[in-house]
Order: sequence, then C-alpha cells, then structure tokens
Amino acid sequence: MSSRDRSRTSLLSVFGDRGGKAVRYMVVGAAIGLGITGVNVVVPASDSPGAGAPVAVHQAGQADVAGQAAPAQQSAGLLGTGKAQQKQDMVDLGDGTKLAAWEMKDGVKEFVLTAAPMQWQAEPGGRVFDALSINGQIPAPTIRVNEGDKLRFVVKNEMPQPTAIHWHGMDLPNSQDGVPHLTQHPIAPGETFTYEWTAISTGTHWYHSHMHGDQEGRGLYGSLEVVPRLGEIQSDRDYRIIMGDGPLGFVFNGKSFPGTAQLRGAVGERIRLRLIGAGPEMVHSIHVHSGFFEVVAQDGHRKAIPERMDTITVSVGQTYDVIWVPTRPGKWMIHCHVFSHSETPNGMQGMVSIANIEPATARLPSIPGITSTG
Ligand SMILES: [Cu+2]
Repeated sequence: MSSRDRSRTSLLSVFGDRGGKAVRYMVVGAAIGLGITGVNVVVPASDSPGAGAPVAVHQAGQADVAGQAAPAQQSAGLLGTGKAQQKQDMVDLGDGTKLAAWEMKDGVKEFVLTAAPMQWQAEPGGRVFDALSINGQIPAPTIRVNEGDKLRFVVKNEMPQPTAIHWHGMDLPNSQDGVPHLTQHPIAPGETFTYEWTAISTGTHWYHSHMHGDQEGRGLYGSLEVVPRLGEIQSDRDYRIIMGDGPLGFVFNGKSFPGTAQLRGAVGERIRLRLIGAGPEMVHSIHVHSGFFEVVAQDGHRKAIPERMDTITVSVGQTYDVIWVPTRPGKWMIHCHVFSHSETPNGMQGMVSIANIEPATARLPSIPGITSTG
C-alpha cells in the first residue's frame, strides 16, 4: 500500500440529510500525506473494507437471491465470515456487461483475458460486424477488485494482429502500462503476456487495447472498477454505460437500440450509472429523462461537492459516476443527445437505453454475489 493510500484516513463523521432521511456521512480527508489541505470528499458511511456495492441483474429464469433490492449497507456479503474469497465466477450485471471471473493464486487475483475475433450483431436483425472480443464478450468483462488487491492479468492474443492492453487511470509500474513499442513489445498473434500490478487508483476506470483505435472501436474495452477501502459510493443499483462510436456503430455496452440492455430500478432507489467514454473518436452528451442526476465522481475520483445535471458531456477516455434517484415510475430514456447518434427519421437507434422504473413498493431482485472480500 502506498503512502497515498494510507493518507485516505477517515477523519470524522457528520450528519447530513438527503431525500428527507437522515443519512450519516463520513468525511474522508484525502490530502494528508500529499501536502494538500482543504480537500475533503463527502461520502456515504456505508463503506466497509472490501465491500462492493450491490449489483442488480435481471436474467430470465434466475432465482431471486436476495428477495428484494437490499440497500448497500446490508449487502456486505461475505464480510465478517473471516473467509477470504478465493474465486469469482462470471456474473451478469444486468446492463449488458458481465463481471470478470478470477481465481486467487498465492495471494494474487488472477484474471485470464483472451482476445479473439468475433462476429457481432449490435442490434436484432442488424448488420453483422467483424468485431474483437475478450473472453467472447463485448464490452470486455467488467473487472471489479478491491483497493490494495494484487492483480495478475494473463492476456492471450488469439487475434491475427498484435495487441497490448492499457489499464486506463491506474497508478502502476511503467512496465505494466500496456503501451506497445514504448513499455512492452506488442503481444504477437498466438502469444501471451502477463501484467501484474496492485490496485491503487480507486473508482471507475476502464481498460482497452492501446494498439490502435480500430481494436478499441471493434470491442476491446471494458470497465475497470476498484472499490475503495473507504468512501465507496452508496447505491442500490450499479450499472455501466460504455459509449462506443467505432466500426460497430453508436453503441452502449456494445449494443445499438433496440439491442441495448434495459435497466431496472424503482422509485427512490439510488441508481449508479458508470459512464465511460470508450470512443475511439467522439464526444457524447448523455441525458437521463426524468429530472436530474448527481455527478459524484470523475475519472474515478470523488467530487468534493456532487453536481446536479440532467445532461453530461463525456469525452473519449473520461469516466463519470452519477447517481440517479427516479421520482416517478415509467420507461425513462437514457441516450446520447447528439441526435445523429440516437435517432433516425424512423425512431430511436444507437445510443439509447431504457430504464424501466417501477413503483417504490416494487421488490426487485438483486444479486449479492459481487461483494468481494478477497
Ligand atoms: Cu453521442
């Protein structure tokens, strides 16, 4: 653990008010040790070491594991059992992405990421693209780890072209940065390259091919999430919206409307949207119908003061975490407001997703399996 991490010590708790309910906040001083003063981040107090936010999924035929959407505080999962998690299976995250599987080996979380060509249809009945996937997925598997985890990524290149994987936003050794011809030789077709680093940078980031924009545009990107020891963003739902504008068209999580995943939630829930601009070319203005959201983090870093918006501009490489608390049930549109990215004369297309918001009394399934204590 770096001195920077150790500096993120909780200092004091105060009481605040949100939505009419008293909510306890912790104020995390982020500046000690960095020589910066006066920079405080207000975060909810639900944070426990190693806790992950609960993640809602909706899969046909899947059992309702938790019975209802549990608030973040009650979803500590394996916490307190004293048993470190040894393995994570792939989990559907209900947003069109899947949680990456890993296995603990000698204290290191090991991920195997195989890049390979794949035929990809972004929307039902649509054109079939020559795409690139990792573990057969577009976007690549969502990597979710805890701050301080030692990580190993075994990257196998089964594509007919060289590649390298960059861990965007990560504080890591130069040799692990994944820049071909600068920090490593490109991973040749048929070869394997192993990256090893420790999760220091917290929050929402992403990983992608750094070989050239075409690989990224064809699908070689995924969410990279590091759950902080302190100060995790409290939410009832946790979804990703990764914007792509390359050869696969205008896509959210690799899909064009009506192929995009439909999100679920209920009135009053804190719905976390992790907005990630994967490009490789364009800026997108993401608008959530029905009121506003709060921007709570940018590029993984908590904002000292959350900002309320209804539309946020996400450029290539940027990430934002926003919290949306729906006030009314219905089918609410989430889309890029550049209309050529989301509309045609015949209706919606491309960067459009629908959030199905149920009444506050709804009991939606959630899956606690994502809580990781390894
Ligand atoms: Cu757009």
